Amino acid sequence: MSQVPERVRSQWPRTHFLNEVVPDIDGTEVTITGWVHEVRNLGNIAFLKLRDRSGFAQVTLVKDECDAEVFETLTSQQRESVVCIKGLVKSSEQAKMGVEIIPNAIQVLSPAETPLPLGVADKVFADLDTRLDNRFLDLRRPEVHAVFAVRDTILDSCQRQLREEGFIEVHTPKIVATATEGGTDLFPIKYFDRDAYLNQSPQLFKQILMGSGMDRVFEIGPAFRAEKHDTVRHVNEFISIDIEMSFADEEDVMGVLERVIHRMATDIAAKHQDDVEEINQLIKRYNHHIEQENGKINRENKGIKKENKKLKKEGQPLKPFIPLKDKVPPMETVVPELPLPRLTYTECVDIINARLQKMRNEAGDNQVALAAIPADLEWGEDPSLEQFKVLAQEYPGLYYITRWPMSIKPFYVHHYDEEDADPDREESRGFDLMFGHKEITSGAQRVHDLDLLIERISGQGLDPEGFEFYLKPFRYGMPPHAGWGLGVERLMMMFTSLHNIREVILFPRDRNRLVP
Ligand code: AMO
Repeated sequence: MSQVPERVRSQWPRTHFLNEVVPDIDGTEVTITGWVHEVRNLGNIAFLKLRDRSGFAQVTLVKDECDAEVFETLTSQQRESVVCIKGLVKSSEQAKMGVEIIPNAIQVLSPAETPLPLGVADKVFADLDTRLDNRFLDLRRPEVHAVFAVRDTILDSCQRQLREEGFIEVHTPKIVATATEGGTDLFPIKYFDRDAYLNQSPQLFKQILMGSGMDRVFEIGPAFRAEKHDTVRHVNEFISIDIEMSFADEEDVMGVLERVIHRMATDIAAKHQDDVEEINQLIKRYNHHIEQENGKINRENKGIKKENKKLKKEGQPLKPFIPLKDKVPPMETVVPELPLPRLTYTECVDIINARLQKMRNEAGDNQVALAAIPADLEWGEDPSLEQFKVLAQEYPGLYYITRWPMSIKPFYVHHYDEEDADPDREESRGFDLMFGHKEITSGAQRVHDLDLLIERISGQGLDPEGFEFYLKPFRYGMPPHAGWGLGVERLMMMFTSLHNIREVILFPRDRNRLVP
């Protein structure tokens, strides 16, 4: 029998991540790998800053003491080339990390071209589109990488919490035949010779699983919405955390939700203080950019003010001022106190309208100010973003809105039938979890009565026949159940304080972006 050949390695095996190269291992031979972050060649001495996922290391080259070829190869590297370096660890008081590496051999594993389409080491603001076009480079920045380290933790915390509460993880199909959340927001696809869609939500399947006796399930998977809006809170593909729970009502699943969020916040606070600092660099740069933009807006508004003086004299309608852009607060690790506040929809309407009235009183006869105040919220309407912002002045943190009107909830949401139900208004057992003016989660107790469900489906202009696969389990023993759907990206925006949902997605899909 022939001997198994020794494995041929084109790359020397790495012995340490860069954050493991510490003064304690002074005198050790290491093999480290990574990207050339920057090279400073001072003639007789040169420094190469190497970067990997874990951090940085300083490689110090003294010309007279170093192999000439190693010195030449290392100092001629372009930023972002991938190299492997063998060297000796030496603790050093001058080096930022308390340690430096004296190299004795180098492999250039992949040279980088110049110029780079996006700087990695530069600490300057780059617009989000350029960053997303070059996301692989953008992700090499520690402050961007930090976002995804936090994202990894929240998913891990969520899975742990839900498993501890008896939920099991499931995966339901993403290629489906029917709409879940209303018919217009679907992406059609060809499924052999049939029409199919990308699923908007695992809603129908997680309910079917309640009919299967699985009792408590969760799914973390993609959801697709063909919504045309182009905002900082919407994308066309997002990751949804969904749960469904049998023999439970909306209050039971709201309890699960707040415990999941509490666990995530606790874990972020415990594990990610360094990442918080990194993410705050990203926010600081963004805010600096906003200050510059607002400077421009202020100059334009001065022009409008002048124009308005003239218009006023002529009795013409005044031009509105351009609103200033909001700066973003820094990321903080706050663990919310439980239980979270709960407001009914009716209470929200009252708060919003009372505040709007106060704003109108304060504006007096200032027409420009009055024009900027939103209209009152009628009971039964979905609040607009502006109306939610008014509510958020009183509730800037996490809070629930319960008992939404039936008319604006999907067919599967159960009506509110407790003793304190308002006889004149059709309320539901649907709730939203809000963070200030932003919706984070929707959930509800579901209809489990077959006849009522069929009535609701028809009532919303849908054909129950198309839902037969969903309705069938309701004929053969369906427990009362409740659940929710939580967008991971909305939650990440909340935890990181980043203002654009695209910041927390590796490769976002929006109206304009399909590549990379
Ligand atoms: P809903 O349609 O409210 O409810 O969605 C639930 C959560 O998903 C997130 N989300 C989005 N995130 C980013 N971009 C979008 N375009 C987008 N659309 C929704 C939000 C939202 O709160 N089946 C129900 C849930 C349930 O009752 O179990 C549903 O999908 O965070």
